[in-house]
Amino acid sequence: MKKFNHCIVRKPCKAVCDGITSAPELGKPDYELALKQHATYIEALKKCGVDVLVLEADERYPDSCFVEDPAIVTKNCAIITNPGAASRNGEKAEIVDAIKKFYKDEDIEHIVAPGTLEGGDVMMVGDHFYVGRSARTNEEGIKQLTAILEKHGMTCSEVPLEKVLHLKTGVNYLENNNMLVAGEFVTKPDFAKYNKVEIPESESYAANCIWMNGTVIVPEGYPAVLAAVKGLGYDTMTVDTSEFRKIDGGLSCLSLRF
Ligand code: CIR
Repeated sequence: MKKFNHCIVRKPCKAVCDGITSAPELGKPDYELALKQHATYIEALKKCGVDVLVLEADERYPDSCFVEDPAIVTKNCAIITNPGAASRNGEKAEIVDAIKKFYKDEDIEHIVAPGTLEGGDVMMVGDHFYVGRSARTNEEGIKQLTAILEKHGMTCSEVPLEKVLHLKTGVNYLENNNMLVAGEFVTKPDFAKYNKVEIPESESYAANCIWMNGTVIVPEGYPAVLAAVKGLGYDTMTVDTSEFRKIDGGLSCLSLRF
């Protein structure tokens, strides 16, 4: 049975208020509330039986609390990505030391220019990884990721995105063959073989849930998704992520889980 033992997170910085957003109409994140929500998130992860390495806030990078994007962590290797958003690219150098605490040097790989790739575009299903071709992750980045995963005994397939920021913005795997799908992912043939749980448009943000050792963490305030996840038989926890949502961040973006 799959088990996560570790998580890495980074505290939001004050500049989180200036994170990249596709939804400025939601307003800017409230820093104090973001900190509280982040602390609650860490407690929820710990309750699921993992240790959590908390990295210090980094004011140089407004989006740096979204540690899922500069690295990919697998059972066989870790991959430092090359984020496609210019204001986030420097985050890749700042995550390396944390990754080195858990992986041997020979098991740490890198995506390099002209390849770009962000971890939010990468979804793990056992030894297979789906990677979204998005505005942040290009063809060359996917080619490099595929070669790295194959070298370490895993496989990869590409999913073109048309509408959302990252692959995991709209599709997330909950283990046991269960897949949450929203929007453009509902009809993608790539996911036909899974037990797909279709998320209504009004709750599409909550397609980004995380499976944590048998418990599924669901963002607070999405009753249809919570009921659907409970209906699958999972224990659930909810965490309010309202401040991160304002800058397109969800539950998965806030941690590396391995
Ligand atoms: C960004 O646009 O990069 C951040 N404001 C949000 C990143 C969300 N990360 C993720 O979905 N993995």
